[in-house]
Amino acid sequence: MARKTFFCVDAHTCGNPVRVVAGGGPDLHGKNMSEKRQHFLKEYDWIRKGLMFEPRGHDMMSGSILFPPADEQNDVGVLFIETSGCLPMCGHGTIGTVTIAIEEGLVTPKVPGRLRLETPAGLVQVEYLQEGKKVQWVRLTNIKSYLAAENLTIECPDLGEITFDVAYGGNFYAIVDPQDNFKGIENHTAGDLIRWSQVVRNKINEQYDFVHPENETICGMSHMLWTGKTLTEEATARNAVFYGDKAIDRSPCGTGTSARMAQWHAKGKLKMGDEFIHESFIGSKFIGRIVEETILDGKPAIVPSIQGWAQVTGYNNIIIDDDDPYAHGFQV
Ligand code: PYC
Repeated sequence: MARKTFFCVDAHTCGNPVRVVAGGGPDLHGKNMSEKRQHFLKEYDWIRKGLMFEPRGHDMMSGSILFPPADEQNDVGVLFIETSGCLPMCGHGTIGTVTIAIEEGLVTPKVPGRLRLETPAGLVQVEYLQEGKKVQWVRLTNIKSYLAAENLTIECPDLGEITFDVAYGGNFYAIVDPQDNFKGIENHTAGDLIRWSQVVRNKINEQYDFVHPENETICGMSHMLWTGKTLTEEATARNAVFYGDKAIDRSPCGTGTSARMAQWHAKGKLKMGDEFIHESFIGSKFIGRIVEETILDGKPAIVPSIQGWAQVTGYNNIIIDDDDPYAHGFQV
């Protein structure tokens, strides 16, 4: 019998869960987090499944495992774990991870108020404001984000043919804006968006190929970002991001916000320094900004920053025991 205990700290970022594994994680080989992600997927994916899926997690569960940095000028290495797999980058996950790491003393920053994170998608630099024990906000400077394709079409159940763009912000997103056959997220339930996304994502991946120009392990369109009218006047835009098999992000989605800012920038709708307040399906908000205009593989790209907050919700010593028929989780 093998019984493993994982010491986790749970939080939510603007409503979406983040479970940080602070103790019990595996030793991973590799010279950077991208290589360590491959090692984890090959040998330790049972840990992700056990901690993310029912009965220990749920459809929206998401989190990270902390590692010593490969480069000593950085503060920590982060592996993102989620119901959908190990994401190259996760924005709400970063905001929650940093909040937990600082409030719980899991990482000692080299420079107070700043952290340099090694993620599978690349270096992510973070600023945060801590008052007393509490971290009030976290602002991350994300990896290069770009519009990968425009005006593609696909058949969607109930709706018929829909047009979409694909943008990268740490994951590849199919962005569906309001159009003749889709009137906007305010007209639909989360259930509809989930049902359509499940079918449409598969079809898109059968018909189109998306691979990061500098890292071929980052491939495939993993997330759908549906858009629509904002709930409040102060918001610039609103979205519903589908991930995993049944999840709609409760936060505005950091990598999705980055992808959407890259899309808007490429279409001339957003410029350097403009504030982009992104509202989630439940109305929580991230503040986005373009901090640099750049080039990726010959294409225009941006470096976006994303600011949000997280709240720690509890400590969780989670047991995965081989005797348990549901040790490695299940989905219904
Ligand atoms: O915030 O980047 C994000 C994210 C990805 C999936 C769910 N949230």
